[in-house]
Formats: sequence, structure tokens, C-alpha cells
Amino acid sequence: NNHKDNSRGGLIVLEGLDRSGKTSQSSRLLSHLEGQGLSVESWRFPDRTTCVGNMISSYLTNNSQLDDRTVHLLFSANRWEKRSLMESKLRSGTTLIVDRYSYSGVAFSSAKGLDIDWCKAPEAGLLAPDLVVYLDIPPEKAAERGGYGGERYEQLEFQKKVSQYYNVLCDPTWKIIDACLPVDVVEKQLKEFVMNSIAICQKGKPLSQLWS
Ligand code: FDM
Repeated sequence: NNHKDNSRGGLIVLEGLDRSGKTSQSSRLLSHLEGQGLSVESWRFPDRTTCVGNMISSYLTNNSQLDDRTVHLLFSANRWEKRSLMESKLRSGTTLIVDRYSYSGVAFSSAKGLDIDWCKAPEAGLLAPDLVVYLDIPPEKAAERGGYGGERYEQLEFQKKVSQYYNVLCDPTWKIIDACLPVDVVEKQLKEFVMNSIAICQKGKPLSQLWS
């Protein structure tokens, strides 16, 4: 039947401030979905393994200086260089759990003072997520968790600005989870949102594009 032909994996994006728990929730979610027998991969942006990703990494660790617009476009290019692989994985039925995506791109660069529409422009045409989950934590609480690793953006005042821009970007389709809840509770809520979204993609929901 028709359904099976268009069946695909889900593009699941986790967003949130540094120390909101995205990375540990991604790995818990990955194990859970694998345990269900689903085809699933965990991705993250920036993907520091590519040439572009290397430039970004060296910038984030303060080993190089780049103009704000230049680095913004590198983050975007880092998603564009993965777009075709992303599409083929999804079409072949693999669900992708992605730790940060275009929303991080826009929120972090806007927080530096760049125009938000300018920041969104190069993201237009990337694949639109099927689900965006925002792990919501007050910047002060995130800072208390410690473990800010000393990378360029890991400072309370900056994270406060980022959180304001996440608020601007947030739309009613986003699922918000209170990241101050116990990890197991966050995990349970996340699983529920994700399982629902995957079920819809399996039924043949069309892929769509961001901001175009
Ligand atoms: N970041 C991440 C951006 O500024 N733009 C982007 O497009 C993306 C994906 O890079 F501070 C920022 C967010 C964070 C830093 O991210 C590195 P990880 O998740 O700590 O690797």
C-alpha cells in the first residue's frame, strides 16, 4: 500500500541552553529507540568531524578568531554539507536524533547582535524537523550545574541573551520540557513526544523545508 512507500524516519531536534541536558537525554533516547528495534542514529551540530566543523571547533575553543557573520555561515554550511545524507537516511527509514540545529544557529548568532532575519536566511531550504523539543532551563540554573567547559559561549550573560532568542524562535509546534525536573521524568516526557512523532513519519508524512 501507499503508506509503506512514503514511510520514513523522523527528524527529531533537541534544543536548549548549554547544560540543559540535551546530550545525556539524546543518549538515553538513542538506547531506548534502539531497544524498540528502530533504526536510529544520534547526530549533533556542529559536526566537528568535517573540515568546516574543524574550523568551527577551533573558533569555539578560542584557537582562532573569526568575524561573527563568517562563523555564522560556517555553522550553516556545516548543516548544508550534511543535508543530502540526512535526507537519504530519513527516506531509508532511519530516525535521526539531532542535538542542536538551525535554531541554535539563529539564537546564538542573534545573541551576538546580528539581525535575526539575516541569521535565518542561510538556513532556508534545510530539512525541517518533524519535532523540536526544547529543554527549558533558566540560565542561572544551567550555570549552577557547573561544567561550563570554558568554550567561547559558555558564559551566563551570553546564555541569558541566547535564551531570549530561543523565546523569539519558539513556535506552538515546539514541545517544551522543564529541564529542571528529575532526569527520568524528562526522559519519559521526551520518549512520549518522540514516539508520537516517529509514528506519524512512518505513516508517510512528507518531508518539508525550513523557512522557505
Ligand atoms: N552553536 C551551535 C552556534 O553558535 N551555532 C550553531 O549553528 C550551532 C549548531 O556552538 F555554544 C553553538 C552552541 C554551543 C556551541 O555546541 C557548541 P555544543 O553542543 O556544545 O557542541
